[in-house]
Amino acid sequence: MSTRPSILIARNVFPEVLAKLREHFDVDTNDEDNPLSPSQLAARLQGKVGVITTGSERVDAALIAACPQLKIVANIAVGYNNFDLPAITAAGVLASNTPDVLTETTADFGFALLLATARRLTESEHFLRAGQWNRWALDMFAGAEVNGSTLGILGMGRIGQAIARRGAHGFGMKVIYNNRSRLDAQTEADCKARYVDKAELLRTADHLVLVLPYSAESHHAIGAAELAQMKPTATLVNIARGGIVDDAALAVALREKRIAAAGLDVFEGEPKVHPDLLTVPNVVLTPHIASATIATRKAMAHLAADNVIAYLTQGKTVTPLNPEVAGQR
Ligand code: 8YV
Repeated sequence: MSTRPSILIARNVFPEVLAKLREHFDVDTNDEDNPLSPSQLAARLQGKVGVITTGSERVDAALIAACPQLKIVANIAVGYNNFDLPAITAAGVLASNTPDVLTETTADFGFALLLATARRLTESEHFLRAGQWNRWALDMFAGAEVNGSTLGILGMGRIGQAIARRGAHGFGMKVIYNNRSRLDAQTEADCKARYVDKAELLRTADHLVLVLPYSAESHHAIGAAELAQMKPTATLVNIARGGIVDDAALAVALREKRIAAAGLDVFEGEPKVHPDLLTVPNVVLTPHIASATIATRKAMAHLAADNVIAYLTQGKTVTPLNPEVAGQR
């Protein structure tokens, strides 16, 4: 019998990441690559000291209690609303995420979605593919201006700042933002961003990009009341998390043209999508792919693996969410 520690990788990762982990551990894999429920995870984690998860696996208090040997949960994602972090921390289990490596890639996608939404890319492509393009017209698929317009950002962490830099420096946009805390003056100057309250952000933005973490506090941060404060010409882009936007209220606002358009990469209850969003034309929909370049997804998987290797072989932390628990278990 092997005396090497055992870990579980909850979802398929790249072969080189698996090989790197196998140099140190007995590695159990989920070759079907289906998300595992907390009870399935608990069963698979018996006798294991580490697990690599993605945003699709929930790590809750019951799971942690059922796995007394577990020392580290490493998420392949920067967001960690799938973790009950207080419960994980209380049990002395280290939790880690994958910040930084996805910042620029995710900001690129945020901008791609903003442009696609404002300039009606998918709507016009559907029209063309349906054989409906039989003449050119001056106002055909005329969308909203991006260059020189006002970019609003709700949530101004690393990704929000990277989007602000693109807007300000690349597209000559006026950038306004709202965040739990105001940035320091140097960072505001680098991003050419001006702090405003949420009401001014909603009222003033031509394009509003959501990049804030999901929490009880940010649940439905954009609902019917907030949508009603936005310009009827505005676009809304969500690359943060489902649940930050009230998708049912958004579908109504889009249908009634209370805002011009939306670009959504994340959804409440994904991979299910609110059926009303599938029937309105003025929305661009993508399946949670903002960080999905090969290089970035590899970097994320490597970083999660590095967290597990460093902690279990040397007691060191790389990108911990709760460094205070190091060595407690
Ligand atoms: C992940 C993300 O791909 O990092 C995040 O928070 O939303 C994405 O980059 C997704 O969560 C899968 O783990």
